[in-house]
Amino acid sequence: MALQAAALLPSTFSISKEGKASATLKSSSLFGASLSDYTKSDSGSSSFKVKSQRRLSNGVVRATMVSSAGVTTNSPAGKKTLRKGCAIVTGASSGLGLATAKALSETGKWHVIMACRDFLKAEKAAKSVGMPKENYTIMHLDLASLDSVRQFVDNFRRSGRALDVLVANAAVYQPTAKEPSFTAEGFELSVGTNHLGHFLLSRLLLDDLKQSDYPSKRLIIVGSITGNTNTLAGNVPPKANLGDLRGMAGGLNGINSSAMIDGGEFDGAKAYKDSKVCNMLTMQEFHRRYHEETGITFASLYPGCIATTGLFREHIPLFRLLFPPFQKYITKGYVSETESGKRLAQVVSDPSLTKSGVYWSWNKDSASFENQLSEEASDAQKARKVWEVSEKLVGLA
Ligand code: NDP
Ligand code: PMR
Repeated sequence: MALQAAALLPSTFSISKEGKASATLKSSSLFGASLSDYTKSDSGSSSFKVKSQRRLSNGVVRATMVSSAGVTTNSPAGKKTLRKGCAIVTGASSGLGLATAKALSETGKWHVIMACRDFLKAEKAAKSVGMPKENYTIMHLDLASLDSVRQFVDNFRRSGRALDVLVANAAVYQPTAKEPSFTAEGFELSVGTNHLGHFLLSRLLLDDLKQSDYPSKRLIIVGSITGNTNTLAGNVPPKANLGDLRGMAGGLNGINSSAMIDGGEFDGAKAYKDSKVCNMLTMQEFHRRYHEETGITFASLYPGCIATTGLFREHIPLFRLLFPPFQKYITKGYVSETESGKRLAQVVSDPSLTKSGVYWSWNKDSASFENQLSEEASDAQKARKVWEVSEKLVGLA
């Protein structure tokens, strides 16, 4: 058995006297991948990492191997190829997240971790869009529970996979709610899920991203036009406004503080837009704090108006009926789920989109460009304050 396991190991692996398996990569293969290699990657990388070992009752050590240790490997033809990238996509069970997971998985160059709160829904969704099953794994994540976020990070680490890209995509929108609802820790649900859950997740997984040897590692936080008051869409009431963050500093619990970041009356549509401002500010604060030191690309985006997604599930039926044609024929801001997925997949993997600190948008010809954020969504002081208050709320400070 031990011999069989050893025979499967490539020559870069050794099993030491203590029976501890150690995987080392030759430095040439670590740094040998240029960004042009990146575009001609394959799915059949032959590099493996010994993830864990188990001493069987007969004393034999069985090693469990997972693909993904090295960035490049030499194919028989002597051509350099790239291992599959590993991207976590939150909220990949529908809409933009699902379309992105599909777009990435179909390339054969990515393994997508679909981080979802409803396992069965995610499995059905992946199957329904025909995702190749060897290119995705579903892992449970409920962003409305910080315990679940921590558990997810533990589970991901146990999987032994390297993390190359994290996409913070999941969101809830409660435009018709009269009263706030709350996460497990008692934060207003939209900001708690869309911002605080992702904030903790991103902070915890930053270490994993740092350790990745992939040529371009990225942390992407989905933003939106409706959080940007420098646009027509961002001026539709209620407008995003974080104010002086007094409600957030008070814990967003609606008991001894307001459920709204600015301390005002609860408004579900505003809470969502505020959460998107937090998402865009957080991306920039990550960029300021960590880009230079880690080389990680931090980015946000507005993928276009994907008027058919589940995001509007709590809106009134008339809105759901009229919103897609309104966006298609009047504002012309409409994009299909498929197109939006291609856009986000571009931000994940396109070698030309490595600039950090950028908020991407697309023009009518579907060409990407660096967009301007509103004054509030690019306010560095506010970004720092959101960061510091969020750290306290999620228990990191
Ligand atoms: P969807 O409702 O289709 O997708 C949202 C996803 O988030 C779903 O998979 C949902 O899971 C998941 N989710 C919600 N709550 C949680 C939670 N507590 N834990 C884990 N996952 C959760 O909406 P979209 O695809 O439209 O939204 C995706 C992103 O795109 C959001 O960040 C949104 O702000 C952004 N966006 C959307 C635009 C649009 O026009 N639709 C425009 C601009 C930005 P489940 O399937 O279980 O409900
Ligand atoms: Mg908007 C160019 C104009 C434009 C664009 C691109 C959007 C995107 N919207 C635009 C204009 C308008 N919207 C106008 C003029 C109105 C008033 C009639 C309008 C209304 C409106 C409503 C009621 N729009 C909405 C809503 C929502 O409930 C959606 C929302 O705010 O969700 C948070 C929404 C959106 N409009 C958009 C986009 C992308 C959304 C939804 C999603 C999001 O930002 O995540």
